[in-house]
Amino acid sequence: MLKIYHAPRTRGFRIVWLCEELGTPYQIVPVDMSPKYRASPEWRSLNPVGKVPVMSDGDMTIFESGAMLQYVLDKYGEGRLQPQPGTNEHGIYLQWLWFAEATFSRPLGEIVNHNREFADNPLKPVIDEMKTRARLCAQALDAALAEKSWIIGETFSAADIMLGLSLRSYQRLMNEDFPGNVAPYWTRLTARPAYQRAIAAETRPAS
Ligand SMILES: N[C@@H](CCC(=O)N[C@@H](CS)C(=O)NCC(=O)O)C(=O)O
Repeated sequence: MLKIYHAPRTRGFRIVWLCEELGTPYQIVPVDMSPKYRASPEWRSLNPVGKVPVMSDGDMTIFESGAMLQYVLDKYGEGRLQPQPGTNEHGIYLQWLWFAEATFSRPLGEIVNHNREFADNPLKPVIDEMKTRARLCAQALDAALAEKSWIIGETFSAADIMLGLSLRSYQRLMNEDFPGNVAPYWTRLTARPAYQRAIAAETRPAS
C-alpha cells in the first residue's frame, strides 16, 4: 500500500486528496515536523533536504509532492484526472500543475520558513515581498478561471489538486480574501467529497 509521510496542512495533502479522488488505498505516516527531527539522519535518509512529504510504494521511496502526484496518476489513475499526454490540453494542464508548486507555493513556503527561522525578528519587507509574489499568482488564477469551473476548463484534474493546496496555504498565510473568480473556485474545490475525506484523514489519529 502507498505510504504518505505527512504532517497536517502540508504538501502531502495533495497526495492524500488525490488518493481519495481515485479511490486508491493509502496510509498516512505522521511526521514530526520539528526542525530537530527533520534534520535527523533517519528523516534525511528519506528526504535529503529535511522536508515533507515523502511517499513510498513497495520498495520505492520518493520526495517532491508533484512527482508523487504524477506517479500515482500514472500507476493507479487509469487515465483519470489528467488529459491525454501529447495534447494541447495536457500542455495547459502541465503548466498549472508546475505553476502550483514551482511558482505559487514557493513564496508562501518562504513566508513560513522566514517566520520560523527569524521568529525573534521577522523582516516585514521580506514577508511583504513574498506576499506580493503570492498575490500575483492568485491574480493569474483569477484571470485564468474566468468562465471556467476548473483550471483546464469544465473537467476537474489533478492540476486543481496541486493548486488547491497552494490556495489552502494562501488562505492561512495571507489574511485576505481570494480575488474574484478564485473565491468560488475555492468553494468548489473544498465542496468535493474527496477533499473533505482528505481533511478528515489528515487529522484522524494514526491507528
Ligand atoms: N517542492 C517540495 C517542497 C516541500 C516543502 O517545502 N515542504 C514543507 C512543508 S509543506 C517543508 O517541509 N518545510 C520545512 C522546511 O522547508 O524547512 C514538494 O513539493 O514536496
